[in-house]
Amino acid sequence: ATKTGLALVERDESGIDLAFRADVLEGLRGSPKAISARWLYDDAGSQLFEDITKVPEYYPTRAETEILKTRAGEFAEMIGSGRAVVEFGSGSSVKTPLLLSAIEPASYVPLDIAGDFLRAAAADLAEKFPALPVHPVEADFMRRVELPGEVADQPKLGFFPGSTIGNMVARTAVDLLRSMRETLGTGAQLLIGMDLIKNEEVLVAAYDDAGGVTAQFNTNLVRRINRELEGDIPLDKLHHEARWNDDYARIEMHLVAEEAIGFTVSGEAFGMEKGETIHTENSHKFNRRTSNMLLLAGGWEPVQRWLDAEGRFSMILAEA
Ligand code: AVI
Repeated sequence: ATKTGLALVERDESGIDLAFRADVLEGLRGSPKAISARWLYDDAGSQLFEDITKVPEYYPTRAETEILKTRAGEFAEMIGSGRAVVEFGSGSSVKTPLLLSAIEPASYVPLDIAGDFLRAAAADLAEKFPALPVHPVEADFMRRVELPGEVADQPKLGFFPGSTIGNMVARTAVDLLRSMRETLGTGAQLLIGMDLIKNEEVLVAAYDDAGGVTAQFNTNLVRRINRELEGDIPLDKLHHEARWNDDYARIEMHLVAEEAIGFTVSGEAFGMEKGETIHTENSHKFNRRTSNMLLLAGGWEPVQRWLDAEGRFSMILAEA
């Protein structure tokens, strides 16, 4: 096996991502079939997610941006200046500058496992804020991360926008919140985006837009499996479905078999009954109580909560 980058992707001699193959095969052997949402984000998938943020039905990005734009004064008041802003994931083009211009931070530390995105985002930010020290760190932020020595003495603000926490089951989300606390240290604050429970039709439409962008995002996983893992999954026999799971307060993305099908992936044979699905993503939604509960379980005390004008999305400030 050869390793690339910071040993983050392990490949075999033919270039196959071993973790991807192991995850996909295990997920397809399972009942129900399920594949981790992390594999949705190859280059094509990352671009499709960017496209999703612009479709009319997908409100979270616009709602969260609205909060960041309209509450700058309150952020400045409650967060203050002089903090090291540690962003979990490389900065998005719009949200991060809004936060940074609201609070006058001492430095900016984007953390990401994907080095290329990280460096591009860091360079972009450095250009927008020439006086701000930027220290990108290539790391898996699901575990405690060693921050650069330059920011050791600065109080930290963790920034985790987008309701990405909602893509994790509760146990994983709690583990992440606890690692964030260890990474950020005493006196830290966390500003986190959490999407809200709302009318089912609005939620389903946000994950099954009329233009079919989310369907492309979901089926891209099959294209990736067929291309990278020598698969022959018949794409024309699977369709995208977004389902509301009320017990778990989450939208689920599935790929549904329109008829009984058989296929192989990496030489292994699989079958699906008509109507059987491959579960590809969870997107949990919260209310005031459940978001508080999750944060508290992860070691964070919520201190302030902001919603967009239509009450669709929340940003919460919490303290370690
Ligand atoms: C990245 N994440 C917060 C998105 C979400 O809303 O759960 C991913 C996504 N999946 C389908 N549409 C958007």
